[in-house]
Amino acid sequence: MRTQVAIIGAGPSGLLLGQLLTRQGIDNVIVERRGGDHVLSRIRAGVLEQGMVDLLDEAGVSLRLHREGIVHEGFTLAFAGRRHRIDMKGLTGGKTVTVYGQTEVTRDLMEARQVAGASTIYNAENVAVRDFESVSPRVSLTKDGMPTEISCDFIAGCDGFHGVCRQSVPLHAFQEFQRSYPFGWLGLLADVPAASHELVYANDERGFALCSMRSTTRSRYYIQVPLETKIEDWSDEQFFAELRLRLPPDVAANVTTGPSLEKSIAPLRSFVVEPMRFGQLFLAGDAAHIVPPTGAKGLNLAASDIRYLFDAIVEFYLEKSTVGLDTYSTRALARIWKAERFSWWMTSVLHKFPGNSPFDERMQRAELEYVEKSRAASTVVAENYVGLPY
Ligand code: RFL
Ligand code: PHB
Repeated sequence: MRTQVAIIGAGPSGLLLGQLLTRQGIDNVIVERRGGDHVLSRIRAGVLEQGMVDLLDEAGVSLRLHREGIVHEGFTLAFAGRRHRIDMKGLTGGKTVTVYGQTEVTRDLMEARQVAGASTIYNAENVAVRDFESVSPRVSLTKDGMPTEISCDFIAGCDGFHGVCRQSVPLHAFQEFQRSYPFGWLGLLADVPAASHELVYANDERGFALCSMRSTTRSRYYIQVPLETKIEDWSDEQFFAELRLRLPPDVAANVTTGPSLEKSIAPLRSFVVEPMRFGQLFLAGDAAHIVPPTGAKGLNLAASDIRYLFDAIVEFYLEKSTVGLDTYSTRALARIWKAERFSWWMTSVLHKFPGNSPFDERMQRAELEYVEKSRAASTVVAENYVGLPY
């Protein structure tokens, strides 16, 4: 089999790149280790920056997003018994974010790919990327027991943090930067109305809590838990009871309980690999970087990588220029590091860190009180949350 761009991974990064390329008439094949249903069952992000919405518009997959997505103009930081609303719209000259689930973005992209008749190989086994330091890279895999090979011009490594692409690069060719946090998030999804019409990020003595949503009738809640926590340790009732204890009383009183549709635990991690290009292999999305979810940046960073990579590939085929490809890694990383900083900062000021000294706790409080009292500091939070320019 031969294609122009072989894309590894059918998460949001891979599907979005595939859709944009297909619309430009650039041939591509997506290779995914899991089945389509499994990809759709992963409950993850919910907050889209305007830049990502614009890219989904360009990809022609935003009809349902504009119909069902909820535009948010602000969110609340709760701490020390007080609340501070970040007026995103007011502080950024009119910018907002859209609440629309990653699952729905993925579903829209999958449907568009099917309509376009573009090729996706699901349930691919033994996926390997080969010869990417040469001009004729190849992807090999096994499908239904049959070995297959795809030759291509470029490989896009969109296969997430645990994918095969980054792991195929010789160790001397890259540097990794990372931090692990000593806690995780326990998330619960339920068909109940949201406790608050805007997101609430709460720093509480008992630990962090977040009220988010997917629609007016579907809520997504998170609580900080110790790393060793098991899902079975938490019944839905225990989850809601703990959530209420960590939220401001009026928000807590508004929490409607209901059976969970999904419950999962995610560890929190910051991670970046440099560079993001190895010959004809380009990493994008979680394959190249992870942020703790506190800043709602992971999916949005995947979208900005795809913006840069797509433009570079189009430039190569249409204008015979390699400038975009040559600068991809530097351009993407400049934006990634700023989102890493914001996600690290949000995580640092909002969670209860085991082992923190009384001094550390006062610093955390001072950070939040500074944001509360200073318009400049609130503007910094707002402009990062809505997304820095591409
Ligand atoms: P994905 O989604 O992990 O997709 C990678 C795909 O590659 C496949 N794969 C392979 N395929 C072929 N061969 C192999 N060897 C392969 N190995 C892996 C996998 O099966 C998978 O289908 O990466 P992608 O596309 O880069 O997308 C990244 C986003 O999923 C991620 O950044 C966000 O979900 C992060 N995130 C959030 N981001 C936001 O922007 N806003 C949020 O509000 C937000 N909330 C979150 C989040 C992530 C969370 N978790 C669970 C980590 C909340 C949570 C709880
Ligand atoms: C979510 O709705 O899943 C969500 C929202 C905001 C975050 C993280 C996750 O910061």
